[in-house]
Amino acid sequence: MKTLPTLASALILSTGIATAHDYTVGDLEIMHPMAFETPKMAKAGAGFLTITNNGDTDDVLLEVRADFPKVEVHTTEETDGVAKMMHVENLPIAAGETVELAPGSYHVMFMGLEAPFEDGLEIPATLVFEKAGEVEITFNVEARPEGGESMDHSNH
Ligand SMILES: [Cu+2]
Repeated sequence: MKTLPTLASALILSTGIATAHDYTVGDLEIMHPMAFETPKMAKAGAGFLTITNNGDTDDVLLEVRADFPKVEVHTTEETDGVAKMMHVENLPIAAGETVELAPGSYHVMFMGLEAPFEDGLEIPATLVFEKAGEVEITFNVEARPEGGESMDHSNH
C-alpha cells in the first residue's frame, strides 16, 4: 500500500518547477500567483492567485500594478452560453474568507503585451489593498496543462 507523502516532504518535493509561493501582508495571505503561457500573438494574459483574509476586518483589492499598459481585475460572466469579461473596480476580500482568482472566474488581466508569456517567466506585480496596504508579488508563468481550458484573451 502506498502512503501519501507528509506535508513536509511534499513541500520539499515541490521545490523546482511550478513552486507554490506565498506572500503575507497584514492579515492577508496571498497564495501562488501564476499565469498561463499565452499564444504567440496574444495581446493579453490572465493572472490567477488565491487571497485569504485571516483577520476580523473586511478588506478590498483596489488595484493591481504591473509593467503593462493596462492591468485590471476581471470577472467572467456567462450569458446565454457566451463568456464575457467585466472589469471589477474593487474586489472585496471579506474577513475570514478566501477569494480565488481562477480560470472561468476572477482574474488579473495584463493588457497590451509586447511579447507572449512564456513558461518560466516571472511577472513582478504590486497588489494594493484598502486596509493591508501594498504587497509586491511575482506571478510565475506556467505551461498550459494538456487539454486544459482555453483562456485565450487575444481578442480582449
Ligand atoms: Cu479578462
